[in-house]
Amino acid sequence: MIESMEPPESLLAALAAAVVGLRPAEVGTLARRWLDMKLPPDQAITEGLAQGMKRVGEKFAAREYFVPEVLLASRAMYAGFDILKAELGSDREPRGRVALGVVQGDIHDIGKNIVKVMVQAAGFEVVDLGRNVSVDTFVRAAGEGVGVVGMSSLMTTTMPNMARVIEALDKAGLRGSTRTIIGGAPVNTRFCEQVGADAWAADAHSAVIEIEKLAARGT
Ligand code: B1M
Repeated sequence: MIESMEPPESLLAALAAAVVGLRPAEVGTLARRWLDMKLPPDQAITEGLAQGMKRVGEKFAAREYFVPEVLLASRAMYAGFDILKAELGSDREPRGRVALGVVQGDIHDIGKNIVKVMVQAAGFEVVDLGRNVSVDTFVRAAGEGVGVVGMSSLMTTTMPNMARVIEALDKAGLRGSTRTIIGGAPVNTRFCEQVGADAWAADAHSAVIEIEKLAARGT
């Protein structure tokens, strides 16, 4: 049940609950209401939709939800995401080019798509490499002049592919011209240091901050 004139915090909670409750139409209505109230779309994405997906992940881990529910939840998430991201557009001159992809073997792209939209909203041009991206594709993107290569991995089994990309960039002599950032639920500071990435981020908001720092550092 959607109340009128909710405070922003209740709208965020309602958005998250509608994602968890697998209710795309309600997510869409709430996203439009958020925009009608002239509230910032990025906040609804990170504090509403992404929080809902985080809870879905917890339910999946606790075996309360299975793959069909997770897919319905992602559909509900995108019902709001598509409405909100349309309001994030930027007409400014790009601040730099960033290639983003989910590493080989991994098709979890919801987080990467959120990061992509937030990085675009911050004024960067994003080359979206998609999911299940080979080492060679990352290296090719770096060779084509992107300043930052971002890799996402949601599975411990595919995390080593981040290290492989960094090694390949090294071998191709591209580490001087390209910075690397990694992210995804299992990634942490220790892993970042271990694989020699230039930065890591726990969420989309921190990813933007780290990419801004990397772009400012230049080559
Ligand atoms: Co799967 N899955 N899944 N899954 N899935 C996980 C990841 C898992 C942890 C669930 C579990 O067992 N508890 C587990 C991995 C275990 C491990 O580590 N080894 C798992 C598994 C095992 C699998 C399959 C193998 C299941 C199977 O078939 N038996 C299979 C794998 C397929 C494959 O990839 N080859 C599979 C399939 C799927 C679905 C297709 C059903 C679906 C993916 C749909 C899609 O993405 N298009 C799915 C989902 C949705 C999940 C969970 C439930 C949720 C992931 C998600 O979307 N989170 C997940 C459980 C969990 O994470 N607790 C799980 C919400 C999203 C907003 O958060 O992606 O973390 P996240 O992104 C965040 C941050 O991490 C960060 O910012 C984002 C936004 O704030 N971030 C970055 C992400 N990338 C970044 C990059 C950056 C910086 C920050 O810089 C570049």
